[in-house]
Amino acid sequence: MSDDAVFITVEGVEGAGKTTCLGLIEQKIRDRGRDLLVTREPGGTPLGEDLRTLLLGHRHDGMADDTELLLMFAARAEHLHAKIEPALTSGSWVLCDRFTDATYAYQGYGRGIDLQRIAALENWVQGERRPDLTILMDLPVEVGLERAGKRSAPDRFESQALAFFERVRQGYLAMAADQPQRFRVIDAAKPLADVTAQIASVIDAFFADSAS
Ligand code: T5A
Repeated sequence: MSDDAVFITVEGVEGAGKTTCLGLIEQKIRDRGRDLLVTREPGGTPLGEDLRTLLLGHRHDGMADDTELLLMFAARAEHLHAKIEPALTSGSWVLCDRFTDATYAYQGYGRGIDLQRIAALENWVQGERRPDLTILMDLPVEVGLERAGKRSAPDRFESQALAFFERVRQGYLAMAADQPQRFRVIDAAKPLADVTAQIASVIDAFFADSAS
């Protein structure tokens, strides 16, 4: 297997089980002896976590869609600069709970911002940097929202209408269909044991492919 550091992202609608399954992915990577940075977006740095509070809280309900988009990329710029790029440069793998696919899905497909404008920001903020592997946890939005709702009060995104999340889900699936070399789609509606088995086999296959 190559010694190149690898950047893995986990995506999906609310309540898909991303956070629950992150630990399994982390363990499987560490078991292979890799250094690993586990992080999340929006967030991952002190500035990014402050922006996350602004973005997810209700204090700024009704913020303009462009403001939301730019804050996501502001947090991402800091995250790349302070955490992700230094980790990858040092040879550590990076596992990130959401990244720019979430911006395409939520701000693009969900809010309706032109995808080309998001692509321009992506190129500006990230340069050539893109994830090497993206695990998309897919499930019906009602199931995900019900799971998330049982856990905590709805944040600013979770307060959106069902149709918004349906657009987000379809956006994710469109990206996965468009970039099959990068995306692996998990049926996240299944019981947790089944979901973790699907994820384990994706990670095992990724290591096997990298070795060949
Ligand atoms: N956002 C983010 C943007 O709009 N643009 C961007 O560019 C970025 C980066 C971030 C929000 O910001 C938006 C998207 C989001 O709305 P978040 O907290 O990172 O918020 O994302 P959420 O999806 O809201 O995170 P959640 O914690 O709600 O969802 P998870 O992590 O997918 O779900 P998880 O693991 O917490 O599980 C939810 C519940 O379901 C249970 C768990 O035990 C938990 O109680 N569960 C299962 N139950 C049954 N069967 C299974 N298979 C289960 N898997 C988990």
